[in-house]
Amino acid sequence: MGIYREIFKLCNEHGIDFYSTLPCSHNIDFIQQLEDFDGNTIREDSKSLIHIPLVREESGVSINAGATLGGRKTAMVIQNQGLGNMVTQMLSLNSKLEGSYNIPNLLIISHRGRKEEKIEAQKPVGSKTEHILELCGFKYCYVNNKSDLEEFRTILRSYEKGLNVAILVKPNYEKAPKRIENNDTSYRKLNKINISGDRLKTSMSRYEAISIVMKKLTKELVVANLGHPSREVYHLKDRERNFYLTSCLGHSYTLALGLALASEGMDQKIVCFEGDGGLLMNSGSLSIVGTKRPKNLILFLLDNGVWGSTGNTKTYASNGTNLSSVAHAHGFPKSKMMVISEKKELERNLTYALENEGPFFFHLIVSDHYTKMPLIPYSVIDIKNRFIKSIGSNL
Ligand SMILES: Cc1ncc(C[n+]2csc(CCOP(=O)(O)OP(=O)(O)O)c2C)c(N)n1
Repeated sequence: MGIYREIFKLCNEHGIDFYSTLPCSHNIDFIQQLEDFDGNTIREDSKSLIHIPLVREESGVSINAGATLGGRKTAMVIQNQGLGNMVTQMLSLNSKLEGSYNIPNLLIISHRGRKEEKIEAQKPVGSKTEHILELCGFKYCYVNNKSDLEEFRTILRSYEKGLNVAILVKPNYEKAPKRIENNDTSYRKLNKINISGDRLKTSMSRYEAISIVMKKLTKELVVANLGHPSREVYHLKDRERNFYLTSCLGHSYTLALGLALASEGMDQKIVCFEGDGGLLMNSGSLSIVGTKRPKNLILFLLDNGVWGSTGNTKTYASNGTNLSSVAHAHGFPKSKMMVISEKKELERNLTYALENEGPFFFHLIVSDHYTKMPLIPYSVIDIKNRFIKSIGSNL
């Protein structure tokens, strides 16, 4: 039995019946079990299990606090990148500090960015994870293998006494992370508000969509989102003018926005790739784009309906949430927005967007097809330096 299955078993024994989750490629096993049990009772004396897939980790702190007030025993299953984003909520709702509500929580954290980590951008948060937990008053232990589970039992007893607790689970780097099966063709439903298209079929993959865009580019600057999209951009057309943002989920479009605002009027187009998971996490900042409307920004939302880079668990975009309607509601002009699920249509509209004033929002409906891609070989500092050099910026 894998380590996450053992952890789930122990949580069941201790009556944890309310979970909020956001995937890491290493905790998919746990999330799948929760999906299987959602709505069912695990023990005779327990209420039915509730699983809430999150769109951003910090909301999980308040969702769990509310559920605790409502009589549930809660846990969060997350990656430590998300832990960083939770600090204000943990200090205000969980901790014992003066002014905090001191509502206990249990965190099951995939501990990325340790010594063995291959993704460099995981390191900053990885190296500060214990500090964050200490800052927020969480008692924690490491679970590297099954022999550490006894300590987890002790931690669970502390949680029962009202303490904030966490376990730091070591990723199994030797084994390829689990993935949920992908499809070459997807059928997608979008809640229809303003922007055309409600039931869509697509056989365009994210890789193919990126390929069409990258082929057309000449001097445009590109900002690509973390995980597989950045790797695909690198693989398809590496150039100094590509900025691979290999951390900061949901923030490639805000970084691109800053760049676009700084270079407006300089005959410089900014092309940005963002994922549906990322945009759901940070959709509020679309209101800045919708208000400032930088003419030189072209945003490509690669909407595959899943957290693709971490194993293909579904996002709410697969369940109707229409992110182009969200962007429109935030002020994006309808005349510059497109919902596209076909390659030819993308090619045609891309030419127009490259030659005309934006901002443009391409809502690309793509399949959840996955192709294994090697990591980008550059350090994050190299990515930054060559990008600055290529645009002649004096940063
Ligand atoms: C704050 C935070 N939470 C979780 C993660 C783990 N993570 C890395 S990539 C990713 C999936 C991104 O999904 P999406 O934006 O939809 O893009 P896709 O990979 O599907 O193209 C997740 C959850 C992270 N890096 N940061």
